[in-house]
Amino acid sequence: MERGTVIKSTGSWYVVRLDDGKQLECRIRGKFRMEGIRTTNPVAVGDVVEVEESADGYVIAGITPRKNYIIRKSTNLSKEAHILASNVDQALLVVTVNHPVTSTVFIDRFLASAEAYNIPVTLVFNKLDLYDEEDRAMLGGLSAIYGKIGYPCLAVSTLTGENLPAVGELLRDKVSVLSGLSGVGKSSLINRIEPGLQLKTAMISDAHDSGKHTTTFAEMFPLSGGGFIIDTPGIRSFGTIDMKKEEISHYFPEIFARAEACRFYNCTHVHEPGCAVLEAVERDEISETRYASYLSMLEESGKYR
Ligand SMILES: Nc1nc2c(ncn2[C@@H]2O[C@H](COP(=O)(O)OP(=O)(O)OP(=O)(O)O)[C@@H](O)[C@H]2O)c(=O)[nH]1
Ligand SMILES: [Mg+2]
Ligand SMILES: [Zn+2]
Repeated sequence: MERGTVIKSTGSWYVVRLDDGKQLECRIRGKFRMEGIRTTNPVAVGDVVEVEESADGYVIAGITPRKNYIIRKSTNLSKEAHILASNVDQALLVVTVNHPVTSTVFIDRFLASAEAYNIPVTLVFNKLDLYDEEDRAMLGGLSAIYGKIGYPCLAVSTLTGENLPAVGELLRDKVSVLSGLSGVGKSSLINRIEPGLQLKTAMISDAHDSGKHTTTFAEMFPLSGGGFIIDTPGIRSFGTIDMKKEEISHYFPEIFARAEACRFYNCTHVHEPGCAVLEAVERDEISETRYASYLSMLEESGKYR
């Protein structure tokens, strides 16, 4: 029995890096199930696992309980969930104001999922070089909204290299997962930080202004400056799982902070009199788009649970 970390997961086989640095290709034995959740990948990149040698090769025989993980459903209706990565120190959500457009609902769902495990998130706005005046105004607005809540925002261009040293700093000595829509430049970003890797990247489609799902498997790479980075396949939408109606507001820090002042302790912040959250939205102290994301998650949890 040897211990190691899963550094690549294809769904049918896995690469495990042992503590001595040796890498093994492994399969899994039997079923690993998470309580109450069906997952498309029982073993995720970042998992600490026990590896055994068997007659037909190496097998993953056990998973150490995860410190945290980022999990999503492909659609809000789908029954199966997918673990993006586990045991991470932080997440970098790569977003683009344009080419392709990343919606605030997408951003907010990701942030709420990360909040559920207290995973710190930095928003990395990429493709700065492509932005026109309107895009830049949008970038300014979004950075202000998220910065105020406490999510650091960085605007970069992996093409020109602008602000990439700041990303390099952020990654040092940590395990970081990169996520975002397909085509926003996750793999391009990693290639700039760690040129030796030469990850595959591809132009986004002209017709749809959307990515082509170039990265197909999550994979963890060591950084020469210290730490590890996990590249993940781009996603189309972010369905959250496992959130009780009453819990959702806990994952919106600025809403949670206000809720204390609501008249009713069980206020849902939708229609109640004396709701401090609604007042804050009206006064523009809570952003309308954030509030809309909260409502959309609330509505779904009622409908589909
Ligand atoms: N102009 C410009 N293009 C960029 C920038 N960053 C990435 N791109 C381009 O965007 C396209 C998509 O980049 P990828 O790195 O493949 O995107 P990805 O997020 O890894 O996409 P998936 O693997 O499909 O999830 C490529 O053609 C990149 O060259 C940037 O800062 N500026
Ligand atoms: Mg990629
Ligand atoms: Zn309220």
